[in-house]
Amino acid sequence: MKSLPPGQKESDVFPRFGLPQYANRFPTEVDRISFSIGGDVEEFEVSAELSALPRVQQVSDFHCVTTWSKLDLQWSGYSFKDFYTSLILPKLTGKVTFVVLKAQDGYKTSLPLSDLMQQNVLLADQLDGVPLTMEHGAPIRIIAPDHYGYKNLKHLKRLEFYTEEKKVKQGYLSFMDHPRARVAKEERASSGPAVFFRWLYSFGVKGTIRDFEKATAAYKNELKSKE
Ligand SMILES: Nc1nc2c(c(=O)[nH]1)N[C@H]1C(S)=C(S)[C@@H](COP(=O)(O)O)O[C@H]1N2
Ligand SMILES: [Mo]
Repeated sequence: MKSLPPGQKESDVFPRFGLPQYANRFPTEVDRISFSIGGDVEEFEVSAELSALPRVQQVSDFHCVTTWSKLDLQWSGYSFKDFYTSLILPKLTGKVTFVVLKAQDGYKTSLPLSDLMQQNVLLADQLDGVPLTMEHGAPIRIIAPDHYGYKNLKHLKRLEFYTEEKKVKQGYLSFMDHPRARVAKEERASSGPAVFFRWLYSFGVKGTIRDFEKATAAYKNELKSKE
């Protein structure tokens, strides 16, 4: 059997998940891939350019900070490193160190550029051989398997590249956001013992899954009624 990172438990299901306040927030465009670039780089839009990059497949495990892990997910998409090297680097004047990630549902997070440049970080547009569903981040999301789920931003809308670290006002309390959130080092939160957060977060999992399921069902009914 595969060994899990510290404090994680294997989950049989891969639920739509996040902070409870995001359960009722949905992406506005799930079919067409298009996101903007900004920050200390001249503004531009990425869409068709992406499909000129080599498609990569990856099997990786997904670790939510609330202690559930889904193993062996089959992603497909583009390597972040290829994307950055081909589409961003040629436009830069300064040295980028910090990236802010923004989503269509209002969710935001950030990572050092060096973490995103790891070989296993993807801009993923497929899971299990089919386009991403709304539940898992359509039309395109970040997959960074070495970082907790909260850095794996869904419904990508905008990437901002900065030469210096920025404060990002996130949907969660600031102590809940570790600047790197590496799973192997159990960087669950920016302060306080990781074992405390294992314990605290694990209580909320079932209820959060239920909230997201309910919200997803309502969203789908709404879409159907508009057909
Ligand atoms: N846009 C967006 N991305 C997000 C979230 C969110 O609410 N909105 N939640 C994060 C959290 S906490 C987790 S664990 C994963 C869950 O991914 P999944 O819904 O595909 O299981 O998405 C992350 N990315
Ligand atoms: Mo999470």
